[in-house]
Amino acid sequence: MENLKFMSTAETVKDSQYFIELEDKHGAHNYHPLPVVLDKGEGVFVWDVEGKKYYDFLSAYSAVNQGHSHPKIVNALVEQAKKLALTSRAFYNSKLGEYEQKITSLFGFDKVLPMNSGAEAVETAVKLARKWSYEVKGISENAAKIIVCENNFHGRTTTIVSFSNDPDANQNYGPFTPGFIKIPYNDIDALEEVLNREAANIAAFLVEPIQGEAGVYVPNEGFLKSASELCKKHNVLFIADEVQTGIARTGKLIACHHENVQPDILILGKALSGGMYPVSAVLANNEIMNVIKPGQHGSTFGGNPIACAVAVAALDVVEEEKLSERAEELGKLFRAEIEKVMEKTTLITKVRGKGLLNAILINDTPDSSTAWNICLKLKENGLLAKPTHGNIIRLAPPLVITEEQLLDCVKIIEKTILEYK
Ligand code: IF1
Repeated sequence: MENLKFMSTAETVKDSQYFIELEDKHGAHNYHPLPVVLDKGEGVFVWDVEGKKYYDFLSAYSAVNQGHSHPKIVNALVEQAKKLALTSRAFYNSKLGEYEQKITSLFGFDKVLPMNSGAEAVETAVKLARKWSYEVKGISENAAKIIVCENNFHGRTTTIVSFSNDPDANQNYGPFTPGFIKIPYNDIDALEEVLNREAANIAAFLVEPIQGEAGVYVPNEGFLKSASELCKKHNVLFIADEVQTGIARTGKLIACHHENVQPDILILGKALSGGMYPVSAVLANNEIMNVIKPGQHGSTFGGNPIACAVAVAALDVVEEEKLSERAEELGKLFRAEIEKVMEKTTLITKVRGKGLLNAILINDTPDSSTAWNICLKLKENGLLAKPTHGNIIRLAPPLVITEEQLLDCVKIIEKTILEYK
């Protein structure tokens, strides 16, 4: 590790400060990262450029559910990169079909439409739902609306930020895409009211089964089930954005399975590739997916051979290593252990979540820097996490974490919280 610092001929010390200053000078300031410069990852651990080792409790916002640099996924990436990386969809490729077969049978849909980022997949779902509503449901031209929830996070494209109510996400990015109705999250009456009023012109209800960005906000038990039944009754598509909650994160393959809900359109991203490559997907049955015909939607990279090989390996790992079951069990243990810590402090007011997607609420105002400062102390003590919405800290380790490691992390969190002044 030592010699890493002295690689440059100009005798520049390539420490964290060096890399932070480079990003600061040459990169757009669209993020405010925790001051740690990561250089290596393996399983639940990451190392900074000084060689300090940390538990990763962000998992790249739940993209690295399978753990950093999982050998099986790395191997799939490397072998496929050596053989064939990209063909575009102008030609067939020898990886796409088997990937499509695997993902559709695993999640129980007729068809998949492959994309790259989460936001692109959400865009795809919006287009698909609108097109279905005109061509199958029979809504008149340009009249279709989609119901979304307050405090949603679905990505950063112009259409998606059009229905965000976070000023950071949409201020001065207008004019916006019309056609969205916002209702409070977790409010089945509000949904029913809108559907009773104007279901004839509504294409879909788009929802996160747990709101991630809003601070790991878990809806009441039964909300998803009731919402999906109401949608069915009114011939409105139920679209689940499982970009963050999917792929075993919450203790089931998708969070909708906690309530035995099969969405009409399922959106996946992030951990679909184990964080190895940008891979996202939109799944639906023929009646819906078949409205998109050649030339009507796509992407140069969507469904490329590397993406397919990587996603097949990433899904294999979820099954082989029973990641859903692990997340379910370890999540219960984690929340129980944090509740024990809460008996010794007033600094944490709540722990909530499902599976290994959890958050602690810090006893201070959302505009205080307490949660940020606690994250800096957690970092010093060897655990990386990031605040969301000011006073909430999201805690989401890779699902390959062992019970022993998880208990070690609880000790780090306890020590940090009890020492905090
Ligand atoms: C960032 C949050 C997490 C998502 C859901 C679609 C997307 C996301 C439910 C878009 C992305 C992100 C992006 C990341 C921060 C992160 C996030 F804090 F903003 F909410 F994960 F919790 N649907 N989530 O959560 O996917 O286009 O990014 O691939 O840096 O903005 P993408």
